[in-house]
Amino acid sequence: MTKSNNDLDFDSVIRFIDRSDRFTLLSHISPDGDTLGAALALFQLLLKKGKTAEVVCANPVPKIYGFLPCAESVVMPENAKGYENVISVDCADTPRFGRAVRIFEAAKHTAVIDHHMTNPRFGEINLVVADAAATAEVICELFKKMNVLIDKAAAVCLYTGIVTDTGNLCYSNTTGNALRIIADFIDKELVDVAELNRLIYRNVPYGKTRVQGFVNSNIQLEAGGRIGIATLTQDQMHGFGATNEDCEGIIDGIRDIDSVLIAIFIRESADGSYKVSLRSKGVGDVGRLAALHGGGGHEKAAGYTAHEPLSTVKADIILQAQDELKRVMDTEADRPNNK
Ligand SMILES: [Mn+2]
Repeated sequence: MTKSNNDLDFDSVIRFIDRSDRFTLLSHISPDGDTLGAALALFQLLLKKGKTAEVVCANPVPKIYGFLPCAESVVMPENAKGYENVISVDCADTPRFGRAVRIFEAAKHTAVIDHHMTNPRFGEINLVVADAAATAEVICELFKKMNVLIDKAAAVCLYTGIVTDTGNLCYSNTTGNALRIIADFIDKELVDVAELNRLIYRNVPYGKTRVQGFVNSNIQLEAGGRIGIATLTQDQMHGFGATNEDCEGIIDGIRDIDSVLIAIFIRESADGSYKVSLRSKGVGDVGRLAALHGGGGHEKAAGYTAHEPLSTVKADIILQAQDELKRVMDTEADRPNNK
């Protein structure tokens, strides 16, 4: 995982931790297993080093991640101490902080620890390991470099970050290093894989199963089946007793349809705007589509927020997805037939 440039960045982060006492760690909005697992493991590392620390997130910890050791110590920005040293964990850019951004802006010193290739390195110190499967993988390396023992609590957090960011070790970002970290946790009996699998993947609220069934049965196919699209309003969601959090993962079901190359899921937010999630199977770059709307992401997963009426949002993105598929097919046809 580590290259010499990264080694220098690791050294900078280690010096930053060594020379300071109080840290605020920032997780991103709509927190996932990696931003929480990585931040909580780093939180535990800092406490072991005798430091004072807090983890701040603009959204509450999803119920599903309540089992993470120290999850109860994650605070909302309003309740944060806002220490002078701030470390951004798994945030690809500053909008990912949500309203916790003011804590980052008020910091005296900042460090960024991340694995998103697109990260503009917006901190004073930047440790961005683009070939790491998860930020948790980077934090794991930090434990090793700082000679801090990874105990069961830290291992559970790091394991959760790695498995959730790799689709349970199945996505193309799954690295040998990620598997070696997990193999080592298993060898040392630091994690109970079956129990964690049950907690993370086999622990679905009734409302989530129902809302997913509803959305799945209403998926519409466009462009001869190459585009799959579904929508969900707040009223429909509440009708199933489901929450925003329960809608995570719906987009993956649309992508998994055999004919679909680009998947689109449009969900109304509480404020009436629309959250548009995009996935591709590698044919067509959905990061480009999201960028057209001021959103972000990468080739295979991206998203943006839209403020137009649902019918407009839907019609626009279908057209753009069709154009994107056409662009890719044309490029493919133009390519010289090199061996
Ligand atoms: Mn991540």
